[in-house]
Amino acid sequence: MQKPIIYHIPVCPFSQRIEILLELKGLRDAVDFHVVDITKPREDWLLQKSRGTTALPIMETEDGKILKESLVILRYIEERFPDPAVARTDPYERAVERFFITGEGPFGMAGYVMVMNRDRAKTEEKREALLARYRWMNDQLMQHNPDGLWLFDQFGLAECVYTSLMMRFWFLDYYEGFELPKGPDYDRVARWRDACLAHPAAQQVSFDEIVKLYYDYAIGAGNGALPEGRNRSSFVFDPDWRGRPMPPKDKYDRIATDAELGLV
Ligand code: GAZ
Repeated sequence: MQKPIIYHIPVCPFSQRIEILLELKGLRDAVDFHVVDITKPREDWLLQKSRGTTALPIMETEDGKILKESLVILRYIEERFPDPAVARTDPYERAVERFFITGEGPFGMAGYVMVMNRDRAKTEEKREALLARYRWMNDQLMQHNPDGLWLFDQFGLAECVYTSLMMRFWFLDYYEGFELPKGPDYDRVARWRDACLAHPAAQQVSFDEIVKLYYDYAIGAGNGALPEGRNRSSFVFDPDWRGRPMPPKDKYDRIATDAELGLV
């Protein structure tokens, strides 16, 4: 029987969320993953399936229906394969979980805006905006589970949603020297973040992979776009990221060449 298909960019945080959820449910093999190269124009057959939009992931069910948006796909998988439950089942807890998840958009945006910024005069303002999102998360973790690790009693849907973004933000550690400050505004979210990053179901990508592939974001070019003076995107699959050197950190001063990034 045909399996559902997820069309995705493997290193994309919106796709990793789904991989984490499937892993937690022991369903990694119940779905076929079809890799799309973000550095090439989107194929017509895929654009037909998505009715013209280019954002991935999208999911095609066994009977050919298309679903878009990672959070929608996560809910669909949770409801279709309810055992073991990853999302909360109690209505109040579900509401708390949903509210916490409403912060993922602004959190993701704050981190991406910060890594893409190349104006030193704006670095502090971007950093402060991201810290405000971390404080918002810290406050809710303190409210609902001050002494534990997770939002509730286990790695759940909220953790699936945020872990992939927090892993992408390794690029902030590397290119921006970002660290969470110590103290009561951040200690709880720092503990949560460490536990999320270390969870066995969330090991689809590594620090070096994120830092190498997202180099172009750090110099302000998102989504597979080509930076000035370069012929190859840092998101290409070939040469494989494992054989490439760690990129230079001086993103504010210059753009590294294809050769320096191991792309030729
Ligand atoms: N809301 C969608 C979802 O599924 O949750 C977002 C999907 C998405 O943006 N996918 C990207 C894509 O397919 C790949 S991952 N882009 C190609 C296209 O043609 O649209 C994240 C950001 C961001 C910029 C980039 C990314 C990212 O903010 O990693 O914020 C979280 C793209 C400026």
